[in-house]
Amino acid sequence: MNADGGTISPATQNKCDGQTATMSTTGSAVGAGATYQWKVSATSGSGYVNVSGGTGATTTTYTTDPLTVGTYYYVLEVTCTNCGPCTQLSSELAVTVNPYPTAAASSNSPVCIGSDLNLSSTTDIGTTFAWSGPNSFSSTAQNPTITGATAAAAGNYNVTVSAAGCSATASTIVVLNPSPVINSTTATPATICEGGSSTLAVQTPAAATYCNSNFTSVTYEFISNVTFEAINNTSTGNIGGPVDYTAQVANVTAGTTYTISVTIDPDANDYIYVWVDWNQNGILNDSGEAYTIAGPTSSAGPHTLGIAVPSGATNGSTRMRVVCDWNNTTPNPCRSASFGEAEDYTVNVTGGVGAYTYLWDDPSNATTSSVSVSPTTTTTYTVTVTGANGCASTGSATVTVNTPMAGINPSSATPDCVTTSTTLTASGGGTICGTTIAPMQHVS
Ligand SMILES: [Ca+2]
Ligand SMILES: [Ca+2]
Repeated sequence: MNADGGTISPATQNKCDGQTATMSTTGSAVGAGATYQWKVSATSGSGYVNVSGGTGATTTTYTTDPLTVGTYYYVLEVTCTNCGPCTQLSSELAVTVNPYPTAAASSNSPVCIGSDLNLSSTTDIGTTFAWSGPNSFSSTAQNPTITGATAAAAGNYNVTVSAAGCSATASTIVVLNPSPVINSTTATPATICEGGSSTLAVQTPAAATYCNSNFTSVTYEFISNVTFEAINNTSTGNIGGPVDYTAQVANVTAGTTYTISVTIDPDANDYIYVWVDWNQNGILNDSGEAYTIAGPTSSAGPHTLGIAVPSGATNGSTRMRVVCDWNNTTPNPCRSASFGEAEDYTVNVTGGVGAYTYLWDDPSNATTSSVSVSPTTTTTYTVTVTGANGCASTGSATVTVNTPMAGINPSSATPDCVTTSTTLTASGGGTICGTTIAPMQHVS
């Protein structure tokens, strides 16, 4: 029989750096006396040499070793021992091995909620981009923008950069920060006379509210003493909760470590947990806010732990919760359970960061939450309230200024002989401000 090299189909393959290629022929001569040898060349149509490595180099199906970037031309050489011509080459397969692109992802995080989130990717040879992220986000832009990002946009974003079918993925984490909530911005009084003054003030929400931590029995364990700076509170067991001791205040300075001491009336398997809402957001167990003082323990204590006030703690009144929790290894400031006790206290932080900074556009550019102004014409003032996270909100209030009337020009005068007064009727409207209008005397 005659040797037949057969056909490799399709005639091209695209691979990525380090991948292998598998190739096979159809129509090659088979049977006794037929042998096979895969060959490769860097040049199409000539220069073939036997392949090295891989598997199946002497069969009709060959898988290469991992390939480096470049283009390779493969053929199968078929030899028959009992024929002539005895050697035939198959059709040629071109394998192009492409490099992987590089990929890097970044953003303008942290971003204030409501601001634009700008995602960025860089690459060397990439040509297509596929972003995915929280809130079902996807984009094929290299540098997409999410306009007016909401809290739901926070999280991990991935970008896959591709070039000639080879891709690389990079990721970046986006943090969305809330802006201050402004309840109202007021001018008191809202209307003044020229030369008078009004007090501008901006109101932000009152202190955060906190979850409850309810225990229904203090029969077996409860908190008998909490000592933390000026707090030294000896108590019995109280169900419900948390027990409100927030009138008791520990004054602390950011960046300093203080020892807390908790004594319990113990049972066994008791756990003592403390939380301090250092960022005053109403959530007691943000990162860095939870402390395990003891547990499991059957000891009354006092159990002590050094608590380092974070340098970034928010200044002012800060909620601290102390919990004695039976047989619970998982700290939970909002826990409801049978046996234990929860007590709340106040920690007053100084030396940390301000909850808010203020900037008014009044002539003094006041930086307090309220300021007195004396405009000479009706003026709208704007205040920018900025949180510790750098996010800002604005509010505005208008002070209306009434000017004194230059003169009274009654359009009519009706003498009243009985009351010796005269009724003046002024037309043209307007408010009389700072001008005393004396009754016109009747002269008979
Ligand atoms: Ca107690
Ligand atoms: Ca918190």
